[in-house]
Amino acid sequence: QFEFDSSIKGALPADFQWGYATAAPQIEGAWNKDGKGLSIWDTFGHTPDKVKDGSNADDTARSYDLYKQDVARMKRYGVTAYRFSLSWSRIIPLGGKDDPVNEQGIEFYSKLIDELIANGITPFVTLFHWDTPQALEDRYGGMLDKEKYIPDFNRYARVCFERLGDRVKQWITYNEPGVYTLAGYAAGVHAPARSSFRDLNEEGDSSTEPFIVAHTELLSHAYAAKIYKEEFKPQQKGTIMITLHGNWNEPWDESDPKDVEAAQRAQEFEIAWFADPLYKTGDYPASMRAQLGDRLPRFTPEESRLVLGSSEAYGMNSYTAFYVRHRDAEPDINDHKGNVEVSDTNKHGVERGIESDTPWLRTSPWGWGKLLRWIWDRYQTPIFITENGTTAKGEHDFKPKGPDDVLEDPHRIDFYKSYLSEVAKASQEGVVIKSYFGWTFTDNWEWAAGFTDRFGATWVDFDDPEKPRYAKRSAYFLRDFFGHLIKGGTN
Ligand code: PNW
Repeated sequence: QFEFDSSIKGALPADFQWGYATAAPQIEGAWNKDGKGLSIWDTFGHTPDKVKDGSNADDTARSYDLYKQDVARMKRYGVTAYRFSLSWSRIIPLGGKDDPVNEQGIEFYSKLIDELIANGITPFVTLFHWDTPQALEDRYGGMLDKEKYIPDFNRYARVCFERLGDRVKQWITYNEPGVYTLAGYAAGVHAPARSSFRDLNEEGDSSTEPFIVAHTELLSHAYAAKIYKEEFKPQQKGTIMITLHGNWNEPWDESDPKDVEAAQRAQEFEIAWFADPLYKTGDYPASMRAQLGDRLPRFTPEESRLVLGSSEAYGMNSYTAFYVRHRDAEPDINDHKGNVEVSDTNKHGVERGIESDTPWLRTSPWGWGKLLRWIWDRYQTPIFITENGTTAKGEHDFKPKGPDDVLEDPHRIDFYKSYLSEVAKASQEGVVIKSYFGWTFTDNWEWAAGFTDRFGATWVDFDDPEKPRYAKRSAYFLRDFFGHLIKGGTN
């Protein structure tokens, strides 16, 4: 049995939704089954030397085949909601507005949604979690060409609303547009692997492309939201939003105004880049325009009006916090962080948090509470926490003793306990928070890290072709903790 802090009992409203989040390319497998077309992540995984352990997205956790047992397991974990993404190239294999719909793709998602609802689990559905159809990348460079891309995305979104919107009431257009564009077009470590400053023979121009792609993401999100609100929402009565990623940036020296300003600027480059156009001004933050000038695209007045207010809530993904220091030099042409220096310790030598099994990710709940308030103060929009979680060292060595064996994961329990306590306290103070999704349901294919990063509440034996699953202790911790935190709960 777990022990809980009585001061946060019932801190979350009775209609609070919680569960786990996943993404199609990371869990489905069945990369070429039943008519699915290729995505840029299939290509990435099949290109030598891109993925840390040489793995690819062919099979991953095989949730395409195992979805029924997965839903049954979620029910045992006590979730009320499940966030997953649709694979565009499973639904429209060639991606484009005049390309045929793959009925077997629709059928799969339709069955998954029915299974969830039959088990009392609310589906939260993401249209785009980074897996651009390869055909669109080949035809016109994907999101680099907004004129060609937007009609294709509009049509894809419309097919999803039409065919699944009778049962799906919570839509998310994009997952983390910022991570997609920075990892794919700046660092070049994610598909489509374009970068002009890393010596990996990638093509691209990292001084402009990340901002062009972000602009396309914002506009195509806004058009899809308009389509939903005008053509579907009146009958289907759902909600549409976007999910943004952002860590907390704390001044390295809190008594130095330059560091305080640098931390705020880092926060704007990371979050306000998307959130100011969407929720505040219809335009990019002044700090970005000042540094980037004409390398940052411009919205027409009409586009500003379209983007502002397009997302009906704030989808929030966040994992960790950093210390940030003023940088006393001209910004680099390939800088995307607001000309700051990032570090793991502050001026006093205080560490940002305990290490996980993932280099960038440490347990830093102290920053999470600040981030929740920063978002709430600046945007005054209800927050759906759509991802948060951690890896833990040592999980590769687990040798299950039988099908009911449970992996002990105290590091993850401490992570969830401390972050959720911040959620509860912020909620008690009036920050409106509507959901929490742990990342992630099962161990999965962690993009360029392959199978080396295990974020799951469920351990998967990737060496076994059947991909058997085993619970981690944290799955039961979360179930019991939400029974404590949610008003009227059982603990
Ligand atoms: C998110 N960072 O990505 C994604 O939405 C998931 O698909 C992914 O598996 C998960 O977080 C864990 O990585 C991120 O460097 C990738 O700060 C990198 C960062 C943040 C989020």
